[in-house]
Amino acid sequence: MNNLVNEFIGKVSKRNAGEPEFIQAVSEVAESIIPYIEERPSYKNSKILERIVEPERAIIFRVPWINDRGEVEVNRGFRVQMNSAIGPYKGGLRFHPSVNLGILKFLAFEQVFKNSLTGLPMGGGKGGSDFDPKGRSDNEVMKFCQSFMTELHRYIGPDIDIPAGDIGVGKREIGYLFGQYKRIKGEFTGAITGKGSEWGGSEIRPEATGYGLVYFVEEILKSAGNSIAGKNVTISGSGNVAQYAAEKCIQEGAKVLTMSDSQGFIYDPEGITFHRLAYIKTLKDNERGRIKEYAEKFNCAYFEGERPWKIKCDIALPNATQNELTEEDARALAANGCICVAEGANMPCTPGAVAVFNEARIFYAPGKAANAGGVAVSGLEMSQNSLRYSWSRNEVEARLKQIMKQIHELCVKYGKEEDGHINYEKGANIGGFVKIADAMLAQGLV
Ligand code: NDP
Ligand code: 2IT
Repeated sequence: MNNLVNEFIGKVSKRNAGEPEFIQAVSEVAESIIPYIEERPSYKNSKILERIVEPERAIIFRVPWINDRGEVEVNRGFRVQMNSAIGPYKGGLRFHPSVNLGILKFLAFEQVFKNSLTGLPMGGGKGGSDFDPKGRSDNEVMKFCQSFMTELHRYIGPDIDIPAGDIGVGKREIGYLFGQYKRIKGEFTGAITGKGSEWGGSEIRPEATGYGLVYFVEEILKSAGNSIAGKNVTISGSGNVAQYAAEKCIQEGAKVLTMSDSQGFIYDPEGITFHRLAYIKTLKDNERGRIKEYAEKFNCAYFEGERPWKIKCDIALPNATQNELTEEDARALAANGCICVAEGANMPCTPGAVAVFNEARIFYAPGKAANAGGVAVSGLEMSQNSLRYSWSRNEVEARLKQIMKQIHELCVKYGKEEDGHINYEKGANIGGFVKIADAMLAQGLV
């Protein structure tokens, strides 16, 4: 079996040179899927796996705009339309200087499986730009978003491809992007999700990824006869996902010890309170400040240039970015008695880290399952837009909870091992794959 996997990865690596994150994401999936496919000739003969790693289409475009000093700036825009077997392309936009085609292909690939796991009819895509919103005025962000959408609008639409937010794309950016889309098209349709609740957005969408993550952790712990109340939790990131993961942890009676940004992390041994979390939300979303300021304000420790994984915890939630938790970090978590690692970010744990979790029998919930709550509520936003209606907060939250529960059940169905241990990675990969593979078979060679 290893030979088959190596041979497949060899071919993918050759074809996608210079895209290490994409190859990493494909390898993690191939290891679970190839043994499954070997027993199913229809998937094998139709080359489903070979087709699934090839984007249906990738669009790359120039984004010229004028900054506040009157100078011309040029960025690069992307949209990777990975797979539309079960619905229109759906996935976020990332604005970060590190963005390149390989990173967006990895994210689009993960999105295909994640969207399938939600049970909603959404294909997978991802896009973005190497534009860095940090340090830019609102006016500059608006100018950039308008130029970006002036090109992107040709490729998206409520039945074609529906972008949303991701790193560097929050409420402000979605507003500008949607405004420009609406102006160019001359119509108000649900071509973007994550909209404000006053203008076509869904209740609970801002909270959905973080809340969904914690619901998923609760399902894991419940299946092991345990619960989240009273647990110590370390969180990385202080953006959208991290904030609402922290909020739900605190609501459920857990203690959140850390949060971070790209410069360092804060350690609050008493546990971050609702009051202190409100400070973080304002600091990050409105003032666009640094997490270091939390340590200064509340007189706690700040670790410059470090990540929080050496702090003793029961549950670790990496919620910042890819490959932020290494094998060495995983060993520290295992040595400190951590029982569960759940990914709010996409692919934050390196393959070496995942191997340590498996060896130590630490519950490891991969992002495509654990952080699917965000896109799930985006799917519900699409439904509400089509209905020209909006559901109440309680209604959307109940649906989100139910979806996370169903994803957990799928992971158990496909990931339970002989000794009873649940391999969530295998469960999520196969659970996501089956529906897409069957749809691709039914639709012929397209
Ligand atoms: P935000 O932009 O709101 O926040 C990102 C956070 O991660 C910030 O604290 C940021 O720090 C930190 N960060 C970003 N890049 C790096 C880096 N290279 N190294 C260290 N820290 C970094 O993004 P989101 O919260 O939306 O996204 C976080 C993760 O969750 C991403 O992996 C995203 O793909 C994933 N995700 C997001 C969903 C959503 O609905 N938004 C849904 C599912 C997954 P700083 O402020 O210093 O940049
Ligand atoms: O990674 C993700 O799932 C997201 N950034 C959310 C995508 C979406 O369409 O809501």
